[in-house]
Amino acid sequence: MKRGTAPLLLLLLSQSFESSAAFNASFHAVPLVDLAGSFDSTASTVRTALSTYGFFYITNHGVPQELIDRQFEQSRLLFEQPAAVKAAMPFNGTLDIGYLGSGGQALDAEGRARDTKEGFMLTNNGYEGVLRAYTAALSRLNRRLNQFLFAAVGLGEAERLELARQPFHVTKQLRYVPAEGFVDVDAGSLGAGAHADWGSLTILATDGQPGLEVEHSEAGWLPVPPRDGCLIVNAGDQVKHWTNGELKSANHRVVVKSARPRFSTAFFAYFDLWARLEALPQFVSSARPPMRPPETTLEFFHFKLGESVGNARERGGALKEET
Ligand SMILES: O=C(O)CCC(=O)C(=O)O
Repeated sequence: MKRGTAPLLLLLLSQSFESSAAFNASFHAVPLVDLAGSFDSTASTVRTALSTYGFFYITNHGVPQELIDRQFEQSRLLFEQPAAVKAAMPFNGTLDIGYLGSGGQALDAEGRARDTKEGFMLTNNGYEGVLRAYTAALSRLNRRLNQFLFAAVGLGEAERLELARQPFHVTKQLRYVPAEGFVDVDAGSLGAGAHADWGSLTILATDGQPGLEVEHSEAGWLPVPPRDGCLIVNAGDQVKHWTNGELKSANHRVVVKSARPRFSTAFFAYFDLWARLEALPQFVSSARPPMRPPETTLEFFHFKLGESVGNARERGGALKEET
């Protein structure tokens, strides 16, 4: 090789790596699933979406936009209340209900930062009003999505009932504190740190502001911007463990760059609280042992909840006293 050729080659190679990363990022996008399509093709698209991205948008989901909007109005009113009013609805760390202030949680187990978001959580245990109606609509939608998920992995009726007769869920209204100036992701100024969800499926509504990003092995952090008339769905760790990693529980995070607060409402669905989850035999072999031992939803939920709230305490979080 002639003198001077090597640096040129390196430069060309690094440029082509950069442009291929840019190409990959622009080539990849979270797919859209139309729930009005035929059952079999929808189930097969759900499987492809979850094995590639762990995320998908849904359209024709049947949740009235008017109910989504009313739920966000209620969320705004709640978070506008004085701190003393919010503190009177304290977070209960066993049930994952009530108000949790900014800094009370650190979803990224490895990161240095605490999440800046504040949240109000409701399980299928209580709370009246619009949030109850919203939760009921999302619970029906989750049962519908489960049918596609079960079909996607070829599950029979008896096994479906064992897992999801009465799915457990947590509805979480979130308000992301406005970004002050430049958001330095590496320094950890994140609305929600990088994390995977814990349950079966999460169904997310946003107020139309961007911020959500999903991690992809080739493309890096992909934006998941809001799309008109769509909700966003992603699989959680229960689905990953159950399919032994075949379907992804993708890492995601929220980077807020707006000077306005951002509102979102996440409906975190799990399988039944007492369902004992273990890797399905079709995804296990001697070369591919189960990722986790069998465990109930409740055991796994408490393990993850304890971990995330404990993380915030270790980093000096402003967690309100538990009741
Ligand atoms: O607000 C969002 O866009 C995502 C929320 C989220 O990832 C979470 O709370 O787990």
